[in-house]
Amino acid sequence: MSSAFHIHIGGAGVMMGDMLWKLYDKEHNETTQKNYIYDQVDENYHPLALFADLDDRMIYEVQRNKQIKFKKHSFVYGKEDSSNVYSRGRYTVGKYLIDQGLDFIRKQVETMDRLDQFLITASISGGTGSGFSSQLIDSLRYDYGIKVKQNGFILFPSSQMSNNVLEIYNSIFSIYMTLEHFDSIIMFDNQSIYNVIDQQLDLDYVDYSHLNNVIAQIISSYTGLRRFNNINNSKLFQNICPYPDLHYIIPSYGKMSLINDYTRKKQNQTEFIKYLTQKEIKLYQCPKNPKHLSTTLLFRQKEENNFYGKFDLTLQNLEHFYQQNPLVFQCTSSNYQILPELAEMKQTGIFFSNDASISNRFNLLGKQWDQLYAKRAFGWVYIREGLEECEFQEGRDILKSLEKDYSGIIDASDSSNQNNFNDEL
Ligand SMILES: Nc1nc2c(ncn2[C@@H]2O[C@H](COP(=O)(O)OP(=O)(O)OP(=O)(O)O)[C@@H](O)[C@H]2O)c(=O)[nH]1
Ligand SMILES: [Mg+2]
Repeated sequence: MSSAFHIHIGGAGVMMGDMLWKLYDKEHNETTQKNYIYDQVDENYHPLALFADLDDRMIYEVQRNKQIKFKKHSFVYGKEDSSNVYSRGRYTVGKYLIDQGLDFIRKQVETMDRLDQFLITASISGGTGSGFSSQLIDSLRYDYGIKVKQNGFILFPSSQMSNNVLEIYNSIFSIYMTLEHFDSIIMFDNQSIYNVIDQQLDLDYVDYSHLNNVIAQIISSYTGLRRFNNINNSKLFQNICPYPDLHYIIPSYGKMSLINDYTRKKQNQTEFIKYLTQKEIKLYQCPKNPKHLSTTLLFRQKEENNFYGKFDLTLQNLEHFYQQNPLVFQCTSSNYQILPELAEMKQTGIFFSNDASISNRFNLLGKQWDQLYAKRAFGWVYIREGLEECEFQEGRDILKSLEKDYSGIIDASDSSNQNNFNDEL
């Protein structure tokens, strides 16, 4: 029996985890493979999860929920956060909590038949989500090797909306972790999620709980393949990453609806696929048109639907330049909701895309970094907390090479299209 271990790091990561475990709890009765995410002791199911944060505020939020039987040592936390500084999260304040987290994980892993994967949620804009995660994920790779997959559900800084200039530094220092220690990164940014919620729901007020709900739904559908259908879900990310380093995946999610929206109309399958695959509902939005290396659709509804992937031309017409047909997965379960204002939909879907136009976002992030670094703005804050000067340039270089890899693929595909066009003349 295989299992996954969830790790939720930093304020945002912990609150995404909070929403996710509430959702898992609602889905508990329908879940057939409970041992995939729980440690069963007698009649009790304890989440296989670690919540780690340098301060305790968000951790207390999670602990308020007494219905979910988290183990006592599932929570690793201190008293002061990293003040938004990567190196404080990694080398100074965070350093004292790492062993505690690793110890708990090791004890949990000893109870499992087989550990398949770590599923990690964090925002790499914050000092804990970037610095502490980098240290922990690095140690996990060392301790468990590459057979245990490390799949991240990671919030990147938004392209325009920013709380703090240090977000840019933190996220670039974390790029090494995302590239070297993760097998897949499902990317989000808050501004894009806001846009998608705005497009789908007529809400007066949107807060983090709505954003976390979207992220939780995506993770739940992904693990749902295993929990409800006993499908090996690690294949989903393997297939979508044709080159090992190009493992940055953008999800789209739909459709959400308010509980009191009586105008809601059911879409037929073709309309639904068209809706899901439009660029406007990507949860990490790129300014340029998509250039898909590969894509995968994951549908979620109670009964299996034989239509998907067999007859629909919308799927075949998606432009790909690596593999022709997107894979289709189905998770058969209810679509529960945690937020009371949201309707439990008959059907939802996720469109995962490995989209080379992401190189534009990497380019923008790099330019923002260049502006800061040219003035050495705030650099001393990082150095004071143990960062080596050379790490500034290392992160930037990795980002540059990623940008180059993705844009190189776009150029290669454009020139092959041009050749095909010339051949046709
Ligand atoms: N989607 C979402 N974003 C959040 C949430 N909480 C904070 N954020 C965003 O995530 C970014 C990082 O914040 P945190 O995760 O709180 O930072 P941290 O990792 O705890 O790091 P420090 O507090 O600096 O030690 C900020 O840009 C916030 O806007 C949340 O619950 N959901
Ligand atoms: Mg924090």
